[in-house]
Amino acid sequence: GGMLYPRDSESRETKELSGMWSFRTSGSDQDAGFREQWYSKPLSQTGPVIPMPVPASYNDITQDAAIRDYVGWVWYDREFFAPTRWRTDDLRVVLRFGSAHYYTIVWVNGQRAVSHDGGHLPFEADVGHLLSDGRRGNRVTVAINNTLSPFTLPTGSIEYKNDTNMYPPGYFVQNLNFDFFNYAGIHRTVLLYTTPATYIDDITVVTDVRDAVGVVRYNLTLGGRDLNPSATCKVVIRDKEGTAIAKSAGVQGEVKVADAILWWPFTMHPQPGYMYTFEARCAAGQEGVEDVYRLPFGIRTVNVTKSEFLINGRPFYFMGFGKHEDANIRGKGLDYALIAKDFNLIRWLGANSFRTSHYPYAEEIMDQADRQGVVVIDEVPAVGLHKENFAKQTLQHHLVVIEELIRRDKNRPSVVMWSIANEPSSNLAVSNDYFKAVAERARSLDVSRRPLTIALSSAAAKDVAHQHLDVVMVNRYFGWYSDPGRAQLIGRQLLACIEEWRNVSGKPVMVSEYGADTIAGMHMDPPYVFTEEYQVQLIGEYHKAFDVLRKKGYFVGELIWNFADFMTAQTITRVVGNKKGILTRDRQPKASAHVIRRRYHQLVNSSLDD
Ligand code: E9O
Repeated sequence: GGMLYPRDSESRETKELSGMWSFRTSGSDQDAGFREQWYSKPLSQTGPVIPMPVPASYNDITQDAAIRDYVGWVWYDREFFAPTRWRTDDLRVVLRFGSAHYYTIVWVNGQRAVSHDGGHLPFEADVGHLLSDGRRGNRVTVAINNTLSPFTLPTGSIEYKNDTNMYPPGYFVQNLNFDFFNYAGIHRTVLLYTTPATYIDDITVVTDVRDAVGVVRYNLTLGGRDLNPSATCKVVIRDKEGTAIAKSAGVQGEVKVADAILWWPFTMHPQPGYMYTFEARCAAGQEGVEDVYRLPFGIRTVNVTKSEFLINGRPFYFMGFGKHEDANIRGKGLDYALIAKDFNLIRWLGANSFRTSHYPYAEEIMDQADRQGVVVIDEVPAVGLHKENFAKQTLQHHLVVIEELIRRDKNRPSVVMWSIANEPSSNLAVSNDYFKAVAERARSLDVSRRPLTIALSSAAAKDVAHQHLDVVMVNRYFGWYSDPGRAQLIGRQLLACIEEWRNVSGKPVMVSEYGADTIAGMHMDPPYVFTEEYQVQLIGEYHKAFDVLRKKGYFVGELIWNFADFMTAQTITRVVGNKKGILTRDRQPKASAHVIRRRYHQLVNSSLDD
């Protein structure tokens, strides 16, 4: 299916299942829930359950370390009613999860409905035939396993500890090939929605601009039973005020929008993030029932030359950060208050862009990027790819994830580039075929042909991945992971490194990570690692080097690591999380935030001048 975001319309209805669900882990008996068929009865009849909010990660909700650190199957359930009017053959009822981490199986009234592999993208199933008739109501049961292996994305591994002097029998640890906490649970909205039995399954909109005329090419796919081969579809393009400004008919076509208002990043235009509505009406079934779907979209172009990143034909310089979906208590759970706060901070900082490090973010976040004119580098969860991960099985999953991501985000104007991995061991020869395959798949799936990139951390001379990309992103930690406390070396090291990447690749280059762990409120002068003074000093050295690189004409952006402090696994290299944020985890500025803010605002003003 097309996985269009569920939207109400005159032919569609949505019903959210957010709220308190029942929850339990499997304890130490991973198979128990399957052996005893916990999905066949209310979870509360299988043993003790606790209330668990949906959406949210389950890890930080309780006072129980066994739940915070749980590895394996956890179970959720809740009851719901479906309106009687939904009990008709003319309607399709779909159950949709915005995401659940990592591997998920869903039952409705004890019948298996859907399963999904991967923690960051939506999945859904038709459930109309599973719903009870009448007053008994319905039950949805969800089993989720957060175990990460060499073949999951992100990658990890389970390590059994066999030394019985040290560990009890059967003891194992979940190793992670990345530092952020492996939050798990039902992370995004769960909802039911209806469509007519024959419905609009997917819409693809690709835009171009020729002499101030917006050219909107579209393709509609229809789904459902009794599909009428001579189905009629009507398309209306509406402006922000809702006025119809262009029309078309048919399941595919091209519409011209005269004097198009282009979608611009908010740092480039006084009226940023302009969104049109693509309104599609299809009467595709034998009964002639009309399905209506309204897709927001923007008109803009993206192009990469040998040295430039162009949005609507104008050079774009990325100023922003890598982020995480991460916050106190809720973990990676969707939170509208947090989304609004983060976008207010993005604008306060003057950042024009962010990278969805290291996985696709919630659709509700992407909606704000579209509407507020914030540029997004959209990343798949391929973090931690090393030798053992360049296996067929990982690649197969990587290709599926790329497909799911592009299917979900292909119509978003904010998304200007796909990042197909983070810090892979792309110095290894085996990674060549791997990334060739992933890049080819991405290019064949994205009709609008957005550029591809990877956040690279290998040495330029040995890298085999960049040849498959359009833009080179580089993560570098001079003055932190190497030569800690020696900020005076950063300029020399960064310039040499970036020039080498340019020479080797011949492509636009940007820095996708740089930074230093900083404990808010810790001060020392002269600057010392972990103090606010050192973070300010370090980023100042990077900024001087960036300004030199900008004059060379191929350097296209700077993304600091990270927007905010975030939770990690427990290790001796992290003091209650990764502290490279310019904001604390509760979104208050460190001294560095003010430096970034001044810089980003100045860069925008100086580029508007020339
Ligand atoms: C990935 C990101 O998720 N890049 C890491 C960030 C970090 O703060 C992490 O949060 O650690 C940095 C990559 C570290 C490279 C280490 C190189 C060591 C060379 C001596």
